[in-house]
Amino acid sequence: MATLNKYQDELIEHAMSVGALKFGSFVLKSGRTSPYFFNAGLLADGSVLDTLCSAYAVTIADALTAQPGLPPFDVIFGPAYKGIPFAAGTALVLHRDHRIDVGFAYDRKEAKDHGEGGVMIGAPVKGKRVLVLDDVATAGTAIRGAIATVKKEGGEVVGAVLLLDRQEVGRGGKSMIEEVEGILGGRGSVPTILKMKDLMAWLDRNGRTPELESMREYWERYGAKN
Ligand code: OMP
Repeated sequence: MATLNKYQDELIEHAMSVGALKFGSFVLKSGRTSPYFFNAGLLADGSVLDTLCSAYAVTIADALTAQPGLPPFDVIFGPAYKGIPFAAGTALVLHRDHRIDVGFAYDRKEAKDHGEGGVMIGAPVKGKRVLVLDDVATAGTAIRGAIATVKKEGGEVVGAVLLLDRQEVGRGGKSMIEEVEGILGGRGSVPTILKMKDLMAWLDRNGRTPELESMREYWERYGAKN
């Protein structure tokens, strides 16, 4: 079983206390029936946003010094809608607690044809090294879309940071992380705060046996074993 860092533990407990992380039975976008669901949209008060953005920031800072790790970047891109407050909050914590100064950018879901126009808001990404920030990844569809948005705007995507990697098999049969790392050019380019196995370690440590059993069954069926 994985051992959890303090910030991982705090995030799991805080997410459960606001109802963002739930155990039960949930039908996913993929059609799979999952024994857990993480609704990052419910991480919606100052205190839990602090916990989350601090966890993103420490994950990014550690990845920047790891081998293989995350290359340096200029801008964090948070896709609409949930990525917007998370990217802004993470840029703030990176500055305040880690002395890492980067811009943040986000997109509109509807392109605007007047005023400043376009789909992007915030720090310009054209010609910049960009880190995409997203919440939950299952098959990798959402994160691939965010990477494509930045590339279309002329940014170079050097990595992606995730709140939760559900560690499931991706669209091409490999693990989702491996597939996204393949697009981004290498191992270490997709650091994540939490993985499904971390949630299982937390359940184990807290004696939540029935939930852990359901998680194990799901893992056997859909988990990325490589
Ligand atoms: P992929 O696009 O397949 O990687 O799935 C990610 C998306 O699934 C998220 O952006 C959510 O819309 C949704 N989701 C969650 O938010 N939390 C979960 O625990 C599971 C899913 C999901 O449907 O797979």
